[in-house]
Amino acid sequence: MAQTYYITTPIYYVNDKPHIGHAYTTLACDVLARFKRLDGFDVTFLTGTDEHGQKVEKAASDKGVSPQSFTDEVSQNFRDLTAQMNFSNDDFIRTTEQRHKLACQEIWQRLEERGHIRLGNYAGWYSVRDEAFFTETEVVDGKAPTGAPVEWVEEPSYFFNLSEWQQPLFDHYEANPDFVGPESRFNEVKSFVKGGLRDLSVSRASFKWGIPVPGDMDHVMYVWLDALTNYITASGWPTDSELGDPAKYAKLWPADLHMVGKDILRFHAVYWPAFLMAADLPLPKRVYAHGWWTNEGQKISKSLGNVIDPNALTAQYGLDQTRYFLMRDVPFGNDGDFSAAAMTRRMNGDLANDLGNLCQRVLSMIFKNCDARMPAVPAQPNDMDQALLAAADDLLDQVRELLDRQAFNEALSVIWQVVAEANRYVDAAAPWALNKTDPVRMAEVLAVLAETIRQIAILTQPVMPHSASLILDQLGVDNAERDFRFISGKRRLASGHQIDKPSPVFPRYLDEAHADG
Ligand code: ME8
Repeated sequence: MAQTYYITTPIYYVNDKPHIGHAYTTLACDVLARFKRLDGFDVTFLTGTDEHGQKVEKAASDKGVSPQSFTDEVSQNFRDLTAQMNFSNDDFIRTTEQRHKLACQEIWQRLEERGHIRLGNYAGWYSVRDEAFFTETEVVDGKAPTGAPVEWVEEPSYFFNLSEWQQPLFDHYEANPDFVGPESRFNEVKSFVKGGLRDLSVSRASFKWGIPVPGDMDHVMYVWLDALTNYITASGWPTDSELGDPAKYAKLWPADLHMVGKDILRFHAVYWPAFLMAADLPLPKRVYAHGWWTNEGQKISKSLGNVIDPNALTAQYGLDQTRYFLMRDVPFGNDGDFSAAAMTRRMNGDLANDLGNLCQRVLSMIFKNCDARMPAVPAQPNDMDQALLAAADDLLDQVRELLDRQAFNEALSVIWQVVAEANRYVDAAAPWALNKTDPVRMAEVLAVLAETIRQIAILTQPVMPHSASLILDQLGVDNAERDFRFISGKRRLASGHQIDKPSPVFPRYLDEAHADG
């Protein structure tokens, strides 16, 4: 039976339209989901929307509509984004769905039955923008450490005994050194926990837009307890409820990876595992916190009016080009800056010049000089051929290892080293010159190149699904032979078939201001 892989994005607040940051996180998950599918895994990829809480309630009332109709509308924008970005999610969860309400109430009951929840009073600061509580010492000049405004809240509240989970959390971190990535962020999590944990308010009594606390209609659950539970809801839990699915749960839980932005790591690496331990449920295997995008050096914010709309970006540069840029330009985990110049450089350099020209030159020569028939990879390749084929054959192991630690940009970088090697090989072997002097050798050279391009195209499918499939179509690779069982020297490109006249897959971006790429 295939190994399973369950990967999740954060569920996004529906207070606003999706922007590039949301698209980025989901894209990273999409690339991993596609990679794992090609690598033979049975993948479940979840995304969705976080629809309760004060922030969403306020956004709805500002628009003068009910929270339900507001969330219906904005959630649909996020669902549309998945299609627009060619995301391959298997499920899309909304926290207003019945399956999720049942899961939240079950988790609450388990926490309560085990004595981890008590009724008390909360008096302290709350930031609606962050949907988070802050202590007196954290609030400086009336602002949370995130810069968000805070308000003073005093109300009856249920508390989760987070303070008692410090040692169990620490033990878990010690026993699972890959629990959080990147390592620097894991260290921040550990020092936060080391600093001591305070019990956490897990209900609100001053508004209604949330999941009711079982047995106490005056309270709704704190939106983060509600939101985090989505990951286990979508796995078919609770298995004995009318909407549960025991087989699915057995297959999916615990999740393999929760991908998040660095802003919400604490919720995923501290609160969520504490809730799960307290509810006697298994913990996710890994949480990865990526960095933050800025726009031309500035923080992205609605008030600055510089929010990047993913649709505008893909309309301007192309979908696969945008996907490639986001995964390639910035070491995953670090913060990144979007700039038109960097985007144009990648598009014209890596894509149009390096990979695009390679494909176009090789396929055109096969079309013109080999009678449009795919030549055969030599049975006895010479040293030069062998070096290039070996470099291509080695890629899968390297890329797999890099993606298992979410090093997307390094994975693309090792693939592009082989693109560069193939370009050097073309120049050195000069097949255009061989056409007259040694057509047999010319055909061998072109076949070695076509085989290298085939492997590169198969490996870039997760990042650029459409463009990679165009290249594979042009090479005449059967649809059923595009997964990782067919690379790394296990198979070679078939020969003898007719190919069509190739057309360029990666256009250059012509922009006067940035045409130097
Ligand atoms: O926090 N750069 O939802 P949210 C990179 N509902 N990533 C960014 C980004 C940027 N400038 N801006 C946003 C929530 N993101 C909660 C999550 S999960 C149980 C509940 C991405 O709509 C990044 O992944 O505010 C960040 O963590 C997420 O959007 C926050 O989305």
